[in-house]
Amino acid sequence: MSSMESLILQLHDIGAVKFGNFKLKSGIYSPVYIDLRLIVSYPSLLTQISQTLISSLPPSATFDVVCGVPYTALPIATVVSVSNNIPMLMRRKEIKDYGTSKAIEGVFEKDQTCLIIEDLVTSGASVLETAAPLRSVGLKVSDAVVLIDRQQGGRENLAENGIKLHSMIMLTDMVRVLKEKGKIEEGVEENLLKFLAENRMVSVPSVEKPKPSPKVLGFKERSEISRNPMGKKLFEIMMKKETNLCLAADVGTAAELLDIADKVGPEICVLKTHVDILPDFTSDFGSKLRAIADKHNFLIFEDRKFADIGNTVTMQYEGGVFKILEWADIINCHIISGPGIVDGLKLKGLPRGKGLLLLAEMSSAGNLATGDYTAAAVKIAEAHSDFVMGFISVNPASWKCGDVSPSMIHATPGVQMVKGGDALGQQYNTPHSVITERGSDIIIVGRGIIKAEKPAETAHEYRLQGWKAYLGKCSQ
Ligand code: S5P
Repeated sequence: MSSMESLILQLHDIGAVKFGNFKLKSGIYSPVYIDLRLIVSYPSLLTQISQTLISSLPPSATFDVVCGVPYTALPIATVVSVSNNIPMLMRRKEIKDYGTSKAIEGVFEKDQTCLIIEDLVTSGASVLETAAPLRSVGLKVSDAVVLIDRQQGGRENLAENGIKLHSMIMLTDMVRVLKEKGKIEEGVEENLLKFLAENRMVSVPSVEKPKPSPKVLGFKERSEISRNPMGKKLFEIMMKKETNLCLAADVGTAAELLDIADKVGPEICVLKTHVDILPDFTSDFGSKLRAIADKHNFLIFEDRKFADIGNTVTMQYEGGVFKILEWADIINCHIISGPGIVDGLKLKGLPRGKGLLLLAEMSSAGNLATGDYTAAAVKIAEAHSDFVMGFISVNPASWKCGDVSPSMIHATPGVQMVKGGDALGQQYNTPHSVITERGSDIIIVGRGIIKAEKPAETAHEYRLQGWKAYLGKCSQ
């Protein structure tokens, strides 16, 4: 019997792998349940797992330190560290607000390489949560090793984020071995294969590769041809701050918004608001946000999505309670009502040096902004390039409406570290995919940052990923 088969049988014997119908945290029912927390009670099995993990790595996976994903993989990482004499780091899940407040404990040097050790990978999200603070402190993370791979998209999601996953046991191999050894009943394997086919947490989409272009123009060259002053300014801010991250600050109150704007300000080029969701909005909100924007050098984008006829939007832009024209540098609009909406907004915005983004595509499932609609947005933008600075787009690399002027900036919502979606139709792609494969310029990130334990650190990681993807694209 191979050491892998022996491990699989032992895991089954101790009850770490069970078959039946189990409700998972996500609410879906799974025919398999894996609980590796038990292994701490079986020291010889823990040692065997740790040894096999390290010996299963290819020689290309070199590293200076190891770090386990809290909590279940911590004992595995500890045994790996002790038995192979490799220094270990620990990532804190909860960061103390006293003492040193460090997210990573242990001694390391910048540019050292850290191997992440995990017990079970499903979508890869926990590995990414550990990779983010490691990368934020200057460590390199290029490989992760996992005891069991549930084969539900983790490998692809991690690869998207520059991490190669080495899986010791694939779930399908585990089930095959258990079937061969008579440990599971008829039908369990088929059931599991059906479940895996239906529950991949990654929809590796048929993303069209960007059309090969002789040279990708950088933000500097593009700023020089931008006709809209706000577009030019945005290119300049992106280059100066080395960030193409826009924060979608969809928080509950104006007070929270101002607070997160100040904390995340150094990481972003644009802060996007939905001012009509703030219950404590007051007329000095704009000037307070402006002071923070000036302090950190970012632009303010009110995501008002105007959609009415030209005459009405002039009033909505300038008047009402929110007086958006006074404080927002950038606004956006749908083109459903035709080009008159752009004329209307331009009447108010252009004399004050503002910029407009057209919603050429949307990130939500089943939306209607596709094909000819997107092409119409491009036409309107070209005809108003003094005021239109770019688009809200999702996959501009796939647009079939001819060349879009490089002066136009593409900003893309629906971005998180892991591909996926929410319960209401939002669809997420990774920063790398959005910038490199889908041909966008700016990543718009909301809940990926504002719901994170440490929004500023997480924003830093998004910024690094977004900027790395931009630089990679320029050097192609
Ligand atoms: O198509 C769109 C256009 C926009 S502007 N899809 C979007 O999600 N947005 C906005 O981007 C949306 O209103 C929200 O403010 C943000 C996405 O937030 P997240 O929390 O899903 O990242």
